[in-house]
Formats: sequence, structure tokens, C-alpha cells
Amino acid sequence: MKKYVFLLFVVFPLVACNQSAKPVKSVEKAIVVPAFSADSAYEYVQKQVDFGPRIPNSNSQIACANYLSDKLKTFGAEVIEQKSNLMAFDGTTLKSINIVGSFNPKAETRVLLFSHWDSRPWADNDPNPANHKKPVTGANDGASGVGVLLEMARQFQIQQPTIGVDIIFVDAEDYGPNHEFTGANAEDFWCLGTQYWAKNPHKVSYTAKYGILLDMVGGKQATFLREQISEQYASNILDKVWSQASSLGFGQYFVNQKGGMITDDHVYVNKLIGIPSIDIIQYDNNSGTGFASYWHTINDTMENVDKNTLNAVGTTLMHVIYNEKAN
Ligand code: AHN
Ligand code: ZN
Repeated sequence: MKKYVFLLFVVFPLVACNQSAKPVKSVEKAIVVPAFSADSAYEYVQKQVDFGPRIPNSNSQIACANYLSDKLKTFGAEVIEQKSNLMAFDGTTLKSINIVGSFNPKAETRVLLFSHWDSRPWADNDPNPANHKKPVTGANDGASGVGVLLEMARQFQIQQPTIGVDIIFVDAEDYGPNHEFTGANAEDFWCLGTQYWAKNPHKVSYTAKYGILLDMVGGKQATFLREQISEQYASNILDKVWSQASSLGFGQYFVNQKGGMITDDHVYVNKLIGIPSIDIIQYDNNSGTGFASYWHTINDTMENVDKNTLNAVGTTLMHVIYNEKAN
């Protein structure tokens, strides 16, 4: 009886309202953005580092690829492992594995989040030349961005965003030549996995509203500046992300100033597949390389990964994604 009365009250006014042809004000639901856990992201960074250097053609590469695919599947993504043989600057054939995790795969409005998951085979920026042939651990350079994205993926399963999201862990980014290389088009030997994906996307005629690349997003007191290729192709996305960060109180990380021009995975996503994309990358105008002192050295280890930075990036991107509406 009680149920019946309730139905009368609720259903009848709705019907009456629709038939009256008056404009009905839709009440916008307040968006609740799930809390990003930096502890969890940090664990995902640690886990990758524990596999050892994630160098193409190594056993660690295979083990870590399996881990990343399994994680994305556990979090409810549709996962595609995109394998290819790519030629490196030194003639080596790299067995590259891009890992694509699609959330809400049927949604038409999509955002692409990506990060390279390989680590550099040579610490050729190390102050000690004896270390130049040793591999980079890549806690920040590689694992940090993937850690943030895995934590976001975990949240996507708990509370699905309105839009579709594709997370791509791209391989073979960091197998590029250093200054000793004398061949042509040196720049294009970086970001090999992304170049392959951009020419052969995981789905025919794939596109997204925009893309966000995370690269070296775990350093202590990192500063993220407005990278110039991002500015050229996607300045509105820089505005969106940097202003979101600032309103969350992360303005000391996301500095609204001109940064360097960096050859990174987003360049090829902009140029080859036409998805306007930005790069969130630690950059310092006053450092010699533009990057942190331990960049491409044997000291790119967990000691340099800071949960506060992971939190600033992860929380900002959670707000960006959950505030995005379907077109
Ligand atoms: C170059 O060094 C040409 N680009 C920087 C891209 C990179 C390397 N990101 C991480 N490691
Ligand atoms: Zn690197």
C-alpha cells in the first residue's frame, strides 16, 4: 500500500510535467570526483621498478608487460597488446609492446591518457662515464606516469567516468640515440612505440577529443611548464589542466609559464593521428638538460619519487576526467 502511494506521487507529476510542454529545468547532478591515492600510485611505481629495467627484448620487459595488462584487465578495461618489430637507430630490432586499456569502450567522447613504460638501456647522462652503458632504473622516467595511470584505472572501476578513456602504455620511447649519433633524423628514433600506434591505432579510425601524456611526473618538487609543442597543438588543453591544478592548490607544480620544446610521445600523436595532445613533463628552464639532475643517470630511482608530486598530477587529472561531459 505504501509503495503504491509513493509511485502515484512520483510518477504522476513527471508525466504531467512532460505533457505540459513547458521547459523542464534539468537539475545538474553534482560531480563527485573520487580521491586519487598517491600511496597506491607509488606502489605501482615500485612494482614496475622491481621487475628491473624494462628494456625492449628483455625478460623484464615481458614480465612487466604481463603485469600491466593484467592490472588493466583487473580494473575492468578492454585490453589490447599491440606488438610490433621496430628498428632502432643502431639497427636493433625492438620487440615493442604497446598496451591499450579502454574504459567504457562504446562511449563516443573519449580522452586518451598515455605514458611510456620502457626504461632507457643506457645511463648516458650520468656524470660518471663508467655508468654510461648501465641501464636506467627509470623510477621517474617511465614508471611514474604509468603508476599514476594505473591508480586512475583503479578508480575508473570503482566509479566510471561519464566519458570513455583510453590508457596507453607505450613502449620503446627511450631507446633514442644520444649526441654521438651522426645519422639523419635522430629525433625520430625516440618514441618508436607511439609512432607505431599513431600509424596503426588499435581501432580503425580511432580518435579522441584530446590526449594527455605523462612523462616524469614523480620527481620531488617537480615543475611542469607549458611545453611548446603542446602549446602549438593543444593550448586549450594546457589551459584546462593548468587551471584545474591551480584551483586544486597545485600551482607550485603546474607553473603557468613557457617551457621547453620537447620531442616526446605527444608530438607523434599530434602530427600523425591528429589528436590534440599535451605533455606533462618535469622541466626546469635553469637545469642544463631541462630535466632533473638524475635524468638518464643510474640515480633515477625510488628515492627521487615523491608521493606529493604523484598526488598533484593524479588528483588534477582525476578532476579533468570526471568533469568531462559526453558530447
Ligand atoms: C629527448 O631527449 C629528445 N626527449 C626527451 C624525451 C624523453 C626521454 N622523455 C623521457 N626520456
Ligand atoms: Zn628518458
